[in-house]
Amino acid sequence: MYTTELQKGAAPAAIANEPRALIDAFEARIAEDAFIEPKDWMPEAYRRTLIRQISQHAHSEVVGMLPEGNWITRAPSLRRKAVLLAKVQDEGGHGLYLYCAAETLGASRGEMIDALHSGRAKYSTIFNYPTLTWADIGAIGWLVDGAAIMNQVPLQRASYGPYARAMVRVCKEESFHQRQGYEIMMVLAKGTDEQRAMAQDALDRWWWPALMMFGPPDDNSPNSEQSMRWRIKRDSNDALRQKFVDVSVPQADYLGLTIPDPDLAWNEARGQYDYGAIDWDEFYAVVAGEGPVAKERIEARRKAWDDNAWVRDAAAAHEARRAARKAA
Ligand code: FAQ
Repeated sequence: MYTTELQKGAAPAAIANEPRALIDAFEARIAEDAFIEPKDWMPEAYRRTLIRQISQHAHSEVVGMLPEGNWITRAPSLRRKAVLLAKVQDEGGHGLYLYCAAETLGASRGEMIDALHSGRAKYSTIFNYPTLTWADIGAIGWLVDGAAIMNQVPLQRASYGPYARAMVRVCKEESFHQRQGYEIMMVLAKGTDEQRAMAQDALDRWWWPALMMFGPPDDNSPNSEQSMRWRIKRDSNDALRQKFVDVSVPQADYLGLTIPDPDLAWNEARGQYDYGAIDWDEFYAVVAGEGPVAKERIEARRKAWDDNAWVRDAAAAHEARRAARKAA
C-alpha cells in the first residue's frame, strides 16, 4: 500500500489549517451522495486514504496475475488455456484502471510501483499462497474472485468518482471470473475420485485465506470508521465477510464439497451462518510479508519491471519524437 508519514496508523479526519468552508462544502457533497471528482477540493487525508486503498487494490490485481499465470501453460485443454489467459489479462487491465484512478489524485505511477517493489506498499494477503494443482485455479475463481466481487460491488458507489466508475467494469469482469472458477470446480467435483479429492483439497487450502481478504475484524480495523464516514467503504469488513460466507456455503453444498470449518452452522435466529475463528495471527504474519510465497511474488514483479524497462524507454522515446515533430 502507498504509505506516507501521514498514512501511518488510522487516517486523521482532517489536517490542521484546511479551510472550514471547504471542508463543510466537501462534507455536504458526501452527505448528499454526490461523487467527488479529481478537480474538486478534498481534504488531504481523504486524498491520502484513497491513494492508499486504490494503489493497494491496483497492486493486488497485478500481483494477483501471478498465481494463475503460473497455470496458463499447464491448463488441461486449449479452451481452458484461452479462458485462463483472458482472465489473467483482465486482472492486468483492472490494475491499469486502478493505477490511473490513483494518478488522478496526484500519485505517480513510478512512486506507487516503487512502494510495491520496496515492500512499503501492501497488496492482498491472498496472493501470497501457492497454486499447487489445477483445482486451485477453480478455487481462486470461485472463492477469490467471489470475495473480490463481494467487496467491490459496494465500491461502485464509493464517493470518489474515478474509483467508483472503474469498479463498474471490474465487477462485470470479476463476475465472469467467478463463474469460470465455479465451473472448473463443478467439473472436478463431478469427476473421478481423484478429481473430487483435488477439488476438496483446494477448498481446504483457500477457504480461510479467502475469508481474510476482507481485512481485520471491525473492532481491529483502524481505517474503517473514517472510510465509512467518507463513504469510500459502504460496508464493514465483517459485514462483507458474513455475506460471503452466506452465499458460499450453498455453493459448496451444491458441489458436494465440505467447507473446512467444524463450527460452521446455520443460525436460525440471525438468519446467517455462524463460522469458526479466523487465525488472525496467520493474517498479520502474511500482511507483514511472511506469506508462503511472498518473496517469490515480489521478486517476480521486480524482474518483470526490470526486464521490460526497454518497453517503457521505447514508448517514451516514441512520444518524445512525436512531440518534437508536432512542435516543428
Ligand atoms: N491483505 O483498517 P483496515 C482481487 C491492511 S482484488 C493485505 O480494515 P481498509 C481481484 C489494510 O490495508 C483484492 N492487507 O483497512 C483478483 C490496512 O493497512 P494500513 C484486493 C490488508 O483499507 C482476483 C490494515 O490492514 N481488493 O482479489 C488486508 O479500511 C483473483 C488495516 O485494515 C481490494 O484491495 C488484506 N487482505 O480495509 C485478482 C479492494 N486487509 O494501510 C486476481 C479494495 C486489510 O493501515 C485474481 N480495498 N489489510 O497499513 C478495500 O476494500 C480495503 O482496503 C480492505 C481493507 C477491505 C481490503
